[in-house]
Amino acid sequence: MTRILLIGAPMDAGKRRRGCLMGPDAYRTAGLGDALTRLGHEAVDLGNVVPDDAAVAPCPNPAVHSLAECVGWTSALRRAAESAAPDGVPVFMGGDHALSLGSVSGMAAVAAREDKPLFVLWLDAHSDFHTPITTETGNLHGTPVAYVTGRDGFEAFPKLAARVPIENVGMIGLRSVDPPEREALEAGNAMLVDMRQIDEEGIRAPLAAFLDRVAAARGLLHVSLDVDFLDPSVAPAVGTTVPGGATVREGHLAMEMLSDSGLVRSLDLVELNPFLDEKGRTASLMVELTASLFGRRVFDRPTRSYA
Ligand code: 6HN
Ligand code: MN
Ligand code: MN
Ligand code: MN
Repeated sequence: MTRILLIGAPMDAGKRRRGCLMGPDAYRTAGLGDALTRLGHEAVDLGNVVPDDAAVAPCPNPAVHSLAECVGWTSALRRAAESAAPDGVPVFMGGDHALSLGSVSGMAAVAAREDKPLFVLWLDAHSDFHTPITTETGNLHGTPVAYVTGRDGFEAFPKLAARVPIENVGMIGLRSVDPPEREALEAGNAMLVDMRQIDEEGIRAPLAAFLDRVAAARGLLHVSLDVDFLDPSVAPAVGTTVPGGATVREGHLAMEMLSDSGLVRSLDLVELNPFLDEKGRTASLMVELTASLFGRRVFDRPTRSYA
């Protein structure tokens, strides 16, 4: 039994298209808490986080959208992560992906306090490795991995308590990486798994290798699941659809492996835009995937180790 803390993060400031603010209530309506309770867990809904008021200097990149709001969400969500994590597994119900500026920086502080390395698994079509300086769209949901790994350009944001080393980041599902992101990623050593690699080798091999590394380092693992990791034909409720994404089974296999690993310490569910959904099917699929991550199985089988 795990104590799971559901934290609503109705953040909509990380991009211009509106609707992700309805995400937390869509997860509640789709029965996320009940699905986890049926698996024998204790699921506690902590309600929604309220962003801090923040004042910021003008950003050198005039394209940047809602900087002050994003900074206010970051400090509030970071506190929420730090206060929840000692008490259970926080699940951040987004909200757009800019919420990870706060959830992941908070978990990095938690890991530092426990004197353990934090690893981050980014399941996404996108690498979200822009800085406020390199972003062309100005949408800060495209920046959280750059912030938590300590790239320059985030002076307006809270100073990191601890940086996530880029080699502790694994990205799976990539199929839309902008040129400045690609250049910066190629200078580092994150695990980068694009859809071609998944087509050729499946999702199991690279994920197993990543989980082995987390286990060997006795690390904490934060998982950030962007709806657009999945193919838009099965998960249409997202503003940044990119064709050629993960199938339903690839999604479940990843979640089942994460469950078997026993390494997941915190989770983001991001970018669900219920305004774009079809009869709740994307919200329901995200609930099913979360249930797999927390132990739902068709049949029990000897637990396979990925360590
Ligand atoms: N997401 N690279 C694009 C941009 O606007 O910078 C897309 C970002 C998508 C953000 O996946 O959360
Ligand atoms: Mn994303
Ligand atoms: Mn994405
Ligand atoms: Mn871009």
